[in-house]
Formats: sequence, structure tokens, C-alpha cells
Amino acid sequence: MTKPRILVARAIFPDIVERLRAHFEVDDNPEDTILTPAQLAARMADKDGAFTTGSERIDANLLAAAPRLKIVANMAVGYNNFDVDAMTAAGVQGTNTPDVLTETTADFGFALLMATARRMAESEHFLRAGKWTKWSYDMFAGSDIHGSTLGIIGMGRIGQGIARRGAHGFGMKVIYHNRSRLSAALEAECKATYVGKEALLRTADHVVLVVPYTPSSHHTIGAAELALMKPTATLVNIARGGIVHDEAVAVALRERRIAAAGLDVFEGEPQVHPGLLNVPNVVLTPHIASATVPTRRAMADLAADNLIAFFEGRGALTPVNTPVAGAARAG
Ligand code: 8YV
Repeated sequence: MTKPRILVARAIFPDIVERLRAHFEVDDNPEDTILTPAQLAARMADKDGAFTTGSERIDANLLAAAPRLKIVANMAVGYNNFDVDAMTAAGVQGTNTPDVLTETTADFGFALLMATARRMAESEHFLRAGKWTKWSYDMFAGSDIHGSTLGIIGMGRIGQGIARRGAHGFGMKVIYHNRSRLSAALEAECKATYVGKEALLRTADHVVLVVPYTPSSHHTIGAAELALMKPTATLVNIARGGIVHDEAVAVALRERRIAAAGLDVFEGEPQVHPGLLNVPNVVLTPHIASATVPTRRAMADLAADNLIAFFEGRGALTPVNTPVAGAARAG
């Protein structure tokens, strides 16, 4: 029996590629070349399935060029690289990797918050540059985490993980804003109080963004929202580029309209707005919130398991859509 053909669009753990080879004819990318849309379409033309990361866009053009494609397994919880409606209409299953990265990503959100509020990157650069010649009373004095008010925008699994860390570990008062309110039981567990977005921005000492990227979450934080925040506040984005208006944040940081920001994701990444690169009061990391070895392995394993389960007729494990039944796919 011939095996289904899949594309593994980016370099991943070699042993997981080998595991996939037991089930599929694998076209992989060990050089980790970023495929252009045209290259991706050419490589997908004869494929039944694909293993992607956030860097491959799956849209109507790609689907038209890949008539055999039946499933795309994203190694990420976010899947804004998918045009879900186009995939659903074309009968193509999409999957993501929820749950396995929740705690690791919440750890990182908290680490970035602490590094930002306590000015760790800025002070480390100062030390490395040989500028530390004496102690002084206000040297890199930042703002407190413990006992402060943590405002979380986006209270899904990762947001809840950050809330628990803040409330239980650091005695923070947690307020949150979300499309829908959590159940009373979850609010109690996270010790979190629901508030409107404007109230959150005005009240929080630290604002952490954990919303999925959609057209309606585009520029959740722009100049108007930054103007509502306290001048002593910090802003942390571990969600997606485009949730924050990077230029507006660069200006607010330069003019000290907010104290500091910690950003793991950027508009147009891996490009970073030059205005962010030359202000001191920002901690910049290259989209690594889920990057621990066990978690990246768990994400890759889950994406692989989705492909295997789907082609064994067991159904996708973590689907993001319900493809239109009977939408014709070749092969
Ligand atoms: C991924 C992420 O590493 O899961 C997500 O949504 O942002 C990260 O964990 C990244 O998207 C690459 O696939």
C-alpha cells in the first residue's frame, strides 16, 4: 500500500521526522529554508498532508495549488497562519497544539514580566558594557511585582496560568479582560476579577497580552490604549505580532508614557521595528515563549500524532475546524 505523502515544512527534531517516515512519504526541510508562498505551493502540489509552523500561510491560493491536501498540522497553539474558512470550505482539516505548551508559555510570560519590571536586560547590558563603576540608590530601580495589580487581556489557558502564578505565587491582585467571562469556579481558582478593557488599562501596574490574533484583536494596544496606562506601568506581549502597534509602543517607551515593555512577538517578525531596537526600556525576545526542549518536543509530537491519527482514520486529535464533508479532495 502506498503511504500518504506529507511535507514537513520546517526543520524539526530529526527523530520525529523518522517517526513520520514510518507512516508517510516525507518531503522534509532539514536546511530549514523559509519557503516562499510559491515554493510552498510547489512542494504541496502532490502532498496529502503537511506539518507546518506559524511561518507557512495556508490560504485559498495554496489550497488551489494542493488538490490532494487533506490535513495541515500546525506546530503551534495559534493558527492565524491558517485561513480557517478557506480550509473548511475546501474540506481540509487543520490542527494545532493546545495544552502541551500552556505552563511553559505561562512561565515565560511571567519571566518576561519580571525581567521587564525589574529592568534585567537593561541593567545586564550596562554591566557588560563596563559601565558599572559604583552602586547608586536609584540605579535600575524598577517597579514591584509582588502585591501589584496584574491586568491580563486574554484569559484562555495561558492567561489563566499567568493569573495563577501572579495571585498564588506573588500575592498580586489579578484583573482580566476577555471576550467572555470565566466561570465563577475558574475566577475563584485564578483569584481573578473581570473588568472592562479601559478599566484594566487604567488600573493595572502590569498589562500582559495573551489573546489569539484575529482581525478583531489587531492593534488591541495602540496609541489610545497606551495613553490610558499608568506612566509607571509595564506592558508584556507574548501573544502575536499585530496585537500591539509596535510603532506606538516604541514612541510611548521613548517618551516614557509607560515605564517599560517586554515583547516576544512583533509585527512583521523576524523584522523588529527599529524604534524598539534603540530604546533602553524594552526587553526583546525572538518568539521563544514555548521554547523549552520538553515542550517543543511535545508540540512536535502532537502535530505528528495529529497527522498519524488522521490518516489512520481515527480523526484529528486537536482539530481547529470541521471541514465541509464531501468537499472534493483528490487522491
Ligand atoms: C510557536 C506559538 O513556537 O504556539 C504558538 O502559537 O506562538 C509558538 O509556541 C510558534 O508559533 C512557531 O510555530
